[in-house]
Amino acid sequence: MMKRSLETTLLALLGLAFAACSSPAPGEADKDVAPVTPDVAQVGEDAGEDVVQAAPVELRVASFNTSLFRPAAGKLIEDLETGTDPHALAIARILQRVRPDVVLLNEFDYDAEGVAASTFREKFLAKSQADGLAPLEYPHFYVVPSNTGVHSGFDLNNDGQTVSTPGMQSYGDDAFGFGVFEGQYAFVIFSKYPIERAQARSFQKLLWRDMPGNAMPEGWYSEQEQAVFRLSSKNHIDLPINVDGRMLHILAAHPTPPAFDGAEQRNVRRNNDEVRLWLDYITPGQADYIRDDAGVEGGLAADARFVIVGDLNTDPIDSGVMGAMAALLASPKTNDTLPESEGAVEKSALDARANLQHKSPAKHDTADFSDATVGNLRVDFALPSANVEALGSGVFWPKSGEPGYNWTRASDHHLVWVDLRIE
Ligand SMILES: [Ca+2]
Ligand SMILES: [Ca+2]
Ligand SMILES: [Ca+2]
Ligand SMILES: [Ca+2]
Repeated sequence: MMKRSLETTLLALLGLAFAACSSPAPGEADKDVAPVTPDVAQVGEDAGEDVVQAAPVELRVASFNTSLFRPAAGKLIEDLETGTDPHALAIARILQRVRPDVVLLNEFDYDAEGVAASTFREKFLAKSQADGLAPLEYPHFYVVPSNTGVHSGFDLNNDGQTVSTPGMQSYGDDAFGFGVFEGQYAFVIFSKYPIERAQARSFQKLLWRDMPGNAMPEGWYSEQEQAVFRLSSKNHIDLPINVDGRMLHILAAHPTPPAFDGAEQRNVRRNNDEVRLWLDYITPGQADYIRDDAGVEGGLAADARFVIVGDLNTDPIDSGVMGAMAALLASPKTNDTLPESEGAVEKSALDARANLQHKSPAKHDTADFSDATVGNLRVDFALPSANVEALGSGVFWPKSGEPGYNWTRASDHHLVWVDLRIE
């Protein structure tokens, strides 16, 4: 009996693995995926219910570059309203599997009314998207305005023309952040806990030149351009979450890719300083120059709890040549839990090429990039402050054939989470 039952189980598992491997399109496989395993989910699920104000709370905070951007304004809403978009389905399945309590979704096109976010919530997250996956309820979300596709009025890429008509690559190149329409590649935060909207601070308009010792390239931006050029390629936002009476600051951003540069390396330099902005923000004595969009100056309170979330577009070891990312991880204010996955190890070996030159262990990779020159990198972070207890962390990157593997083809990035206990 025992043996037979084991064989049946094995056959069922093999069937699952086969189904996961054989389906070509993201979101169409894994309908019979196994229920969540305790090591990947459910932590914090019961926290917050029936607890008194002073009881510790466990919660999961995650960062996920979903690649849910579209080539034109309004297209993401159109796709989400179908309720069946395969890309959005795959993203929803990953979220329903990992079940973060607070999650940043990068590359999610912005609209001021939050129609895309609420549609994704109602039509995808609030419905079970595969057997064994429970619906996911987020009573709160916050859509973040972005510098992507905001016309600067200047020829920022110095190609001799100032392009003011949205829709073209050349328009994106002259915008404050690359985007062919306003809000492309923006981000949104979903939360099970209330968001203290009145206390949110954003740094969308902070000028790059106002950062002391900035790395702005010499001779690239004119005086007039420097007078308007914003540091944040999308936005940097400090969003306080009220975790049963205790504040947790979600510091969310998505610095520019350190690529598409000439010899001046303007994006490499901007990426570094966008990461450095958070380091300065959390470091007492380094934040005096920081002014938020409401005109309030200064950084985060020294005793504040925070989690830095985002696709920061730089690997502390294998791409962060200018050092801000490594400095942020090494800061006594942060606690680098070194999230890892087995899928990243498998994929790095399979991709080889540039990955063979990497010094950082492949298990920490979070993004699967082209392997001719870049390779797979650790660029996505859910980095908590050192004054919060971290219970665990990980990257949702299953090995080929494992449940959920096919969903992860929906984005070149993988979800990173950290589990926290807040006293
Ligand atoms: Ca120029
Ligand atoms: Ca131009
Ligand atoms: Ca790769
Ligand atoms: Ca790597």
